[in-house]
This record gives sequence, C-alpha cells and structure tokens, in this order.
Amino acid sequence: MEEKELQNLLKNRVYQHLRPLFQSYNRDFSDLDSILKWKPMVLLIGNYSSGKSTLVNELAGVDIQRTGQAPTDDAFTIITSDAENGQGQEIPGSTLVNDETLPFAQLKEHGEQFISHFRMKKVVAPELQDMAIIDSPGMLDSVTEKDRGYDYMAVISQLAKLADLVVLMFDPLKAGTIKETYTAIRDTLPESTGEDRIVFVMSRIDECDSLTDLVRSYGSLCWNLSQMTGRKDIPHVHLTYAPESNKSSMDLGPWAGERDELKAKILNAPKFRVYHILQSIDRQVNELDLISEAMESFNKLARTAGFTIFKFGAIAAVLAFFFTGLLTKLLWSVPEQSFMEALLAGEVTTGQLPFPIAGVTITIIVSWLWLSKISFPRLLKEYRHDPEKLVRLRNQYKRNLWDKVAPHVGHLLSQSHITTIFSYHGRNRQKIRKFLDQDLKEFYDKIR
Ligand SMILES: Nc1nc2c(ncn2[C@@H]2O[C@H](COP(=O)(O)OP(=O)(O)O)[C@@H](O)[C@H]2O)c(=O)[nH]1
Ligand SMILES: [Mg+2]
Repeated sequence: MEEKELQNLLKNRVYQHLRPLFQSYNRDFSDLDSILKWKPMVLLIGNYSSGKSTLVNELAGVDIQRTGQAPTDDAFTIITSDAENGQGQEIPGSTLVNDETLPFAQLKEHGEQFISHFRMKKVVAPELQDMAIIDSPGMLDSVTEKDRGYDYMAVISQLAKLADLVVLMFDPLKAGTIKETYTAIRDTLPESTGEDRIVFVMSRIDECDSLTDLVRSYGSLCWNLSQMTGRKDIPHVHLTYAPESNKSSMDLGPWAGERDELKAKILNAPKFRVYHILQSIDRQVNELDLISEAMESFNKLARTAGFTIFKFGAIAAVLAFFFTGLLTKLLWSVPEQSFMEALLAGEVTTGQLPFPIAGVTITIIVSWLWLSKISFPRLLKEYRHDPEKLVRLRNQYKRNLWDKVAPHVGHLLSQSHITTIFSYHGRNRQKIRKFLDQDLKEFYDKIR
C-alpha cells in the first residue's frame, strides 16, 4: 500500500478510536492531530548563509528562495508543489495557521511577529508534490536572537516535531551557534528515534583552501558534535558543496556524489512518514495507558473505601430503622409507642413510620458525608502527593513514561470528584490496550 493511503487509513483509525480516549483523560490531542494532517516534511536548519536556501532552490529546480552572504531571509518558508496551483503562489502565515487542513495551527501561539515571518511558496516540481521542505532563517547568536520578537527555539522545536527529517547544516567557518538549536530539537524528538531523523551536513566545503583546511574544519565540527550529542561515536556528516558555487582549487572529486546522496535522502523522507507517525502514536498511547492505569487504580481504591462505608452504613440503616423510635422514646419520650414496640405487639400504624424513616435518612446522610468529606479527601490527598503508588513501573521504559505523565495524573486527581467512584476506567484501558496490541501492530506489519 502506498504511504499516503496508509496515512489516511491510520488517520481515520486514530480519529475514531483514540481521540475520544484522549478527550476522556483531558489529554492534548493536537500533536497527534497535526502530524496526521498533510504531507511529509523536511526541516532545514543551520547558521545563516550555510547554504540552506541554495539547497532548497536546487531541490525545487527553480530559484524560489533568495540567497546571499548576509542573513538575507528571516522567514520560515514552506516550499511545496501543488498540482492545482502554479509556480510562485505565496500564502501568508496568517492563512497557514488558520487553515484546518494544515498542521500549523499550534504555531499561532508564537504571535504576530512570528506569523509575519511565516509563509508558504508553491513551486512546480514533481518531487515536491507529496512532500514539503521548510527553509528556516539562520540561527543567530543568542544575543541577537532575543530581538526577533518571538521564540525562535520554540518554533524550531515544534517544526522538528512535525518533520520527518531534520537537516542540520553547518558551514566550516562558523559552527558555534548550533549547539542550542540541537538541544532544542533533541528534546523534542521522541527518545526512541535516536539520531535517525537528524542529518548532519557540513556545506560549502569548496571554500576550504586545502585538504588540510578541510580536515581541520571537519575535525572541529566532529568535536562540536560529540559535545552536543554527548555521544562518543561520531555521526555521519555529509560533506557537500553547491556545484554552481564551487570555487575550489582543490579536487573535490571524492565528494562530488555527496550532494546527490543528501538530496536523495531528503526526497526519500516521505517513506518514513508512516513509521514516524506510528512512533509518535506508540509513545503517546503508552502514556495514555499509564494515565488510565493510575486513574483505574485510584478508582478502585475509592470504590473500596466507598464499599466499606456502604457496608457499615447499611448495617447502621437497618439498626436505625428498628431502633430510632425506641431511642427517641427513651430520651425524649416521643413517640408514645415506638415502631419496635408496635411491631412486637403486632399493631403497626403509619404514624410510627416517620421515626424509622428519619433514622435511615440520617444514617444515609452521615455515611455519605463521611465518604465525601472525610474518607475520599483523605485518599485523594494521599495519592495526589504520591501518585506513583498507583502504577506498577516494571521497567525503565515505563519509568520514563511515568516521569512525563505524573504531573498530568496529579492534575486529574486534583480535579476528581467523589462521583468518580461511579466511573469505570477498565473499558478505556481495554480499548487502549487493543489499539496498542492490534491496530498499531497491524500498521507496523504493513510498513515492514
Ligand atoms: N562557495 C560556496 N558558496 C555557497 C555554497 N552554498 C551556498 N553558497 C553561497 O552562500 C551564500 C549563502 O547561501 P544561502 O543558501 O542563502 O544560505 P542560507 O542563509 O543558509 O539560506 C549565497 O551567496 C550562496 O550563493 C557552497 O556550497 N559553496
Ligand atoms: Mg536562507
């Protein structure tokens, strides 16, 4: 089956089965929602004039993006091909963030400054028919970064979450500023992705005057990378240059094919789309499962407390039914003949009934108050401060998930009300498990 079809199938399944579950646990569905919409995307980030826009133009087959040595372009631009619309059509950010069919609604929160630096440009290019490339403004140093008027790093994070491939471009001359960018995307991508969604590129290698120069630059880039990734092994770095700009006196023959490899990798990104969606669903649904597990155990505890009080209450109610009249007669000499005495004498009249009924009513009220004002709040207080007691964290994976959802569980608990003892989470858990064990597996099998 084609990727696009699979994505649609998956989308329908998620909307139908998962969305209601997310809603019932007050869980944010917008991340999943966005990733299921629209086309696969590749995000290009890096320093200014590292050659991002030049690469975009190459991929689009037309000079759609302005290029230049200074920070020429300070906008985020989505470039894609669209059969219905011709070359050069430009759509402003305000339209993009309000278009329901596009995955950019969440970006609205970055404000007007950002929206005015966000747009889409249409080109005619068969390769970009089923995908989009996001060209980004160059990363500046952190001092100038503050003048942008919006949170650049947060925008990058959100776009990286949507992207199927993130291309990090460095140029040999300035590799310093990239560290923060890397940290921002690394924190956004699911841990399970590893580095497979990030491509490292050192561009403009033709500007190195000699092989010694190149080796030195490459060495210092690798050192920077290992500092950033915290890993001992060095990721693959694509060394490229734009053929048209080549001004090297060196023989760049050995790297001539690298540009094509990089372009092929970018154009191949749509193949991983469904896999990435599945990874994202996998993580989020496992989180939901844990939330639901916690809520289920809390409910069980609350129900047990409720049942205990109910048992005592029931016994008390029976006693109250028979003995209230007797008690009030002893204390205040009313009624003249209690219900119990009348019963023994075999002459019960409706006149004696108000006392037993009042007794039972009082017992019910007292039991309910005991449960709702004492027992339940005590339970809530205990578990709200230590919700971890509600779940079984059998392995590290679950422990990591728990760290993410614990505040949400605390929040759900703090909002829960005594009536929660009547709601039943078991059914939800079954549905969640079924989605993980059947639906998700079925899709993983399909793309294998
Ligand atoms: N020598 C050389 N110049 C390049 C290369 N790639 C881009 N350029 C030039 O570098 C400048 C900045 O490129 P641009 O694509 O605008 O960088 P961006 O800021 O990352 O989008 C432009 O003048 C390009 O013509 C390259 O591989 N080698
Ligand atoms: Mg540019």
